[in-house]
Amino acid sequence: MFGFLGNGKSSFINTCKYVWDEGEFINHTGASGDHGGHTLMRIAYPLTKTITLVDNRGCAKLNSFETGELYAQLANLLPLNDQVEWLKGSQLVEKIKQTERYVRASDFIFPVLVHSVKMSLTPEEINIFRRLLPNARDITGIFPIVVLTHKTKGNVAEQEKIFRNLGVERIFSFENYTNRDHIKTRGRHEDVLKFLLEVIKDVQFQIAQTREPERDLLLRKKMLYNLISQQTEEEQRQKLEERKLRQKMGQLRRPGGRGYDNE
Ligand SMILES: Nc1nc2c(ncn2[C@@H]2O[C@H](COP(=O)(O)OP(=O)(O)OP(=O)(O)O)[C@@H](O)[C@H]2O)c(=O)[nH]1
Ligand SMILES: [Mg+2]
Repeated sequence: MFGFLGNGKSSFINTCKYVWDEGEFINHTGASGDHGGHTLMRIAYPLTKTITLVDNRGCAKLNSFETGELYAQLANLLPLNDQVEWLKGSQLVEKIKQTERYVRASDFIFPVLVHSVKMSLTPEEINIFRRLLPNARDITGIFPIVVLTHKTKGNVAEQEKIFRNLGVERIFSFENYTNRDHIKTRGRHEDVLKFLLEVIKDVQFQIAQTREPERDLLLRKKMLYNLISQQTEEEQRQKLEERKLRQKMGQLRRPGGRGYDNE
C-alpha cells in the first residue's frame, strides 16, 4: 500500500483481513485518527499462504524524499517490518546495500495506491501521480491498482475520472470496515474479494512470463539508481535556479540597483 497520510491504508488492510479471516473485526494495523501519521513502519500482515498485505507509512507530500524510498520498496530492495525513514540519494543507496540480504528476490510486489475520496487532489498532486504511477509500473511490471476509501464521503466519480485520466485501469472504491462500523455487508465483502481476485490474476499473468528473480532484482536496482540520480540532478537544477532568482531579486531591490521599471 502507498498513499498520502490518513487516507485509509491501515484500515484497508483491516478490511481485507476481516473479509478473509471471517472472525471478529480486529484492528490489526492500529488504524486510527483523522489526520494521519500514525503508521511509521512498513509492516507485513499475512493474509493467505502466498499473499501478504503490507502497510506503509503515509506520505505527506510525495516529494523526492518520499518517492525515492517508495520506489526502493516497490523494487523489493528494502526489507519488510522496518522503519520507513524517507531517505534519499546516497543515504538511500547506503540503506539498500546494508539491508539487501534480507529481501527475497522471488517476491512479487503489487503496487496499491490508497486514496480517500474525502481528499480532493490539487493540480500539483495530480502531476506527482502522473510521474509516480508509470514509474511504479516500470519498477514492478504492474500498473498500480487504485483503492478509493471513504466512498460515501465524497465524489467517487470525480476521483475515478482523475485517476482514469492518469492511465489507471483498475479502480476499486470501498467504505472500509472500521472500529466504529464493521457491520458485515455483502457489497463490501464482495468488493474486497473482487479486489483480491484482480491481484491474483495479475500475479498469475506475471508468473506465466519467464522469470529470473536474481537477474530481475539487479535490473530493478539499476532502474532505481537511475531514478535516484535523476531526482538528485533535478533538485540540484532547481536549487541553482532558485539561487539565481534570489540573486536577481536582490539586485533589483538594492538601492541604486536596476529597478523593476527598468526591466
Ligand atoms: N468512514 C470511513 N472511515 C475510514 C475509512 N478508511 C479509514 N477510515 C478512518 O480514517 C482514519 C484514518 O485511517 P487509517 O487507516 O489509519 O489511515 P492511514 O492511511 O493508515 O493513515 P496513516 O498511517 O496514519 O498515514 C481512521 O480513523 C479510520 O477509522 C473509510 O473507508 N470509511
Ligand atoms: Mg496507517
